[in-house]
Amino acid sequence: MVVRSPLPDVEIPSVSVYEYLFGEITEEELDRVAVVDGLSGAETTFRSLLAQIDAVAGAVAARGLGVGDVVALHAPNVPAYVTVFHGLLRAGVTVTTVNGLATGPEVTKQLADSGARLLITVSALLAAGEAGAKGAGLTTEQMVVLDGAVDSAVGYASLADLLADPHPAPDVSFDPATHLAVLPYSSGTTGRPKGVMLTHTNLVANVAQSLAIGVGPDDVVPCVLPFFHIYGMTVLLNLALRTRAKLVTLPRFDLAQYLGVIQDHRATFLFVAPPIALALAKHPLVDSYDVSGVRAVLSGAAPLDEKLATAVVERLGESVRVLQGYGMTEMSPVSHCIPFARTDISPGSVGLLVAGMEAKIVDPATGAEIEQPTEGVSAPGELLCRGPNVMVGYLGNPEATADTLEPDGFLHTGDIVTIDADGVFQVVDRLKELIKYKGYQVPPAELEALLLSHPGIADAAVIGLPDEEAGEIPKAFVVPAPGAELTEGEVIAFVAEQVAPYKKVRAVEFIEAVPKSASGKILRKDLKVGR
Ligand code: 4UV
Repeated sequence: MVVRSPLPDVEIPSVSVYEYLFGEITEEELDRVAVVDGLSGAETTFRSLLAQIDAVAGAVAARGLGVGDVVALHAPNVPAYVTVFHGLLRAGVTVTTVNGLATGPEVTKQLADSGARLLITVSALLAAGEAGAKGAGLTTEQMVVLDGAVDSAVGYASLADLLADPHPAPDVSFDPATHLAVLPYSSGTTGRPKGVMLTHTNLVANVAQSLAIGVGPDDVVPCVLPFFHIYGMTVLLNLALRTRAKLVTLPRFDLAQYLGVIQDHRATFLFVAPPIALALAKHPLVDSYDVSGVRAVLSGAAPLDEKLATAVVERLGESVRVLQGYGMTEMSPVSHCIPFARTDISPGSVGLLVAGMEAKIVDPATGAEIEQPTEGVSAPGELLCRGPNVMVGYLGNPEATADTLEPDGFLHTGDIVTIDADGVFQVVDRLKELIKYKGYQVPPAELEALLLSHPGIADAAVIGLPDEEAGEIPKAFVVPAPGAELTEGEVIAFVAEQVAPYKKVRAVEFIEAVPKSASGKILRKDLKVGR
């Protein structure tokens, strides 16, 4: 049975992201503040933002880059991210966004896989950026360090250098329905990170679909969720700009700094992941700040417990709406949300399908479709979704694409959900192997491959262990090689040296054999039982 969104259809114009976000901007809106640097307080109006976007697009085109080229953006949330991201899209370039916490080898992998011809980084991330670029064979000319590489012996171009010789924004033409806007990396339902091909229409559609969340021109939105990840990209960089909200950027999560921004800028709409919701509900520091401007907190990227949602309301005030959004990179990402106006929907659910989306719930054991009940709640099953925001596929990986996307356009989410009679969905479990540490993706396959490269390890499997603060922590089950003497600390250190901090293995158990199916697949459920 196919369930359709109960929300009214929205128009999805066939235009570029730039055209959709800014094509209809009014004179009055141009004079409003678009972006504030949460650290320095420096403000950028929409008028100067658009001028800067044009200038970046012109500079990129002058370097010979445009439709068909991939550029990697590797930076924390700073105002220049907004300018550069949209400048690149305006130039027709496909942007692959890189996690600011990535190690050099991780950056290399993404550059090589995406075929990026330019890496744009910042001085604070130069070590990983430089090592990553070198590994992928990029030259000095193929790197830009936005704020200038002060301590480097190499003369990389800065953003100021790019803009010193101004060029008009190029006149590019492409079909928004097929031209790739971005290539974020996600491991999806299985395996290693893959480039998720999202078109301009995918991103435009998802902003239009997410308007239901209810963020508006009077909202002040702290931007602490990283822009490189699809949640920050669509909801902050795109939705908040389209609705003319004010974005306040923060390069990393520091609770005191975050609360300071909420207080000083009278923040109204908070987009968070569950660990930030936990801090808002429980941390004593919250009492030292005036957070009375907040009207809504939307949590996404990992499950939000209903009790925690209630605790956030109790802490921030009865009038504050706690909402949830759900989705995945492969859906640009939003497929479900609780609209601000729907006070009847529990914040322990992920709400309704967004406009224009269809869903099926399928019993993973039998493949049978599960019906939406006329009362009560359905049986649980895997969620499949179809809509204008669903990816084209994985870059250069038709096999993974075929495993995830059905021929009729339904995407396997790998999440187990239920639906009730009103069309409200609840995420109850995860079928896929993905681990979410504080909302960040940790692909077990990547850690397992790394563990197997250790001479003292004969076999290994990684699962997520429930954790109150992080949601889940990666735990490794390790089979030592014959005669090898390994300690838990050695295994943890071996992985930690090679991966971004959020991917660290945080618990180790030594076992005699990894449980596997006849076809050699790790039986992760067996490892989870009783641990
Ligand atoms: O691919 P990804 O890293 O994507 C995300 C997307 C986060 C979103 C999406 C829409 C929103 O409105 C929003 O607020 C945040 O994280 O990881 C996708 C997987 O993360 C889990 C689920 O397993 C997805 O397949 N996930 C994402 N949101 C939720 C969630 C949620 N609300 N509850 C439970 N699991």
